[in-house]
Amino acid sequence: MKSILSEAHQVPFAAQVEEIVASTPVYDIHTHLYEPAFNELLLWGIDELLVYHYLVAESFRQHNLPYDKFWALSKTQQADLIWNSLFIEHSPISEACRGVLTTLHAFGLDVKKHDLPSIRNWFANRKLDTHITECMQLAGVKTICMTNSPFDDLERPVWERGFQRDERFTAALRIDPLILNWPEVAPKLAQWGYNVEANPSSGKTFSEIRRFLADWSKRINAQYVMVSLPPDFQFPANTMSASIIEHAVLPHCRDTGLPFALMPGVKRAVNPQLKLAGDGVGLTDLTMLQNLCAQFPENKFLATVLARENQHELCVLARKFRNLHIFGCWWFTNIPSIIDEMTRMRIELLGTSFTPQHSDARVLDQIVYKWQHSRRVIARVLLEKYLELGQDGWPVSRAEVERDVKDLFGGAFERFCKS
Ligand code: FIX
Ligand code: ZN
Repeated sequence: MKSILSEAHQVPFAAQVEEIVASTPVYDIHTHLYEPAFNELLLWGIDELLVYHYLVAESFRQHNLPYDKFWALSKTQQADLIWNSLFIEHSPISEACRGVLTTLHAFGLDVKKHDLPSIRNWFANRKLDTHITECMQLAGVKTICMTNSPFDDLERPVWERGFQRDERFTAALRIDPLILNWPEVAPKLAQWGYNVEANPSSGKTFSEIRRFLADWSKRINAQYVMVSLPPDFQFPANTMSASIIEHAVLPHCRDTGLPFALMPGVKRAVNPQLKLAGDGVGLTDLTMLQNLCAQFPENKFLATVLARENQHELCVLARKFRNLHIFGCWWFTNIPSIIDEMTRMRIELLGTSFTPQHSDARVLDQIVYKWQHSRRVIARVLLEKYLELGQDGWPVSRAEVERDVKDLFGGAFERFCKS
């Protein structure tokens, strides 16, 4: 293809797109990070980076320690084992390994000496508050959305006690147990003062669940309500899960204007011996999402899907339903080759009306690599698309690139939430 832009023109334009994508502040709309008031729930530092569950899973492919022996090790010992088996005995070329190195390199650490003790030493001298600021600066993240579960026994008391909110962090109400495990949740809700029945015989239970959702949405100032779902999840269905969604979650979301975020496709505990690292992926029948979007036009839905094979169908659904906003390359899809493919497909089908990425960081420092890696891929795809527009006689200005990137990095998401 012959370009209408001269070479002299293309180089600065390419550099401009890269620079804009690299420097536009992003709203990281789904993470597992916590604001500092949650103390030790906010994970950070080299050992946390090394024992990230993505690396735990990979390490079991390279060492031969039995599961129980691995879990009996201290965190430092686990980190040592992972460092040796994934970084020293083999080249750290997987995305999760490379991410650790991108992060350390961004902090200015000299990783070529492979000297874990000196890296530990560097982290030992860090103050948390400056570390948060520096991670956010290096990642270009302006706001971090947490994942907040009233069912988490470590997290709940912090919210109940109350604290001064940190304005860099927003909250999202996570309700997997409520939707997926009513028999276990019903007695808890009853204990917390909600008048619910294990087998609802009237609408009372659903109105009490709504009251619970309203109390928690208000308490945490939730930006959305979120659930992850197994691949075989169906809606509508004659199940308690579907009834809770229809009679409690969706009415609550309509009352408050909050989007309901669905993350289908996760098979929990495919290998329980791996603990948090043991979840897998399955193909979802997205008819359930189509039904939700069609039957509840007054509700807003956010969605990201775990299976690569579901991504095209999800884009087509978003073309059909303006009450659906798709986001992120979730978990096993958060690798450069699939981010490239998904971002390209989404741009080609949806323009800029989606959110290409979230970090899903569990360790603060990870935002650095997750965003640096994703920005590189997003810049490459965008540049290609802009150059094609140029070839069609529609040159794109710097201001237009800035507008588009702002939309992709949180603007479109925030507009959708407010709509
Ligand atoms: O359900 C989720 O929000 C997932 O992102 C996590 O449970 C998962 O463990 C993860 O960390 C993926 O990146
Ligand atoms: Zn997550």
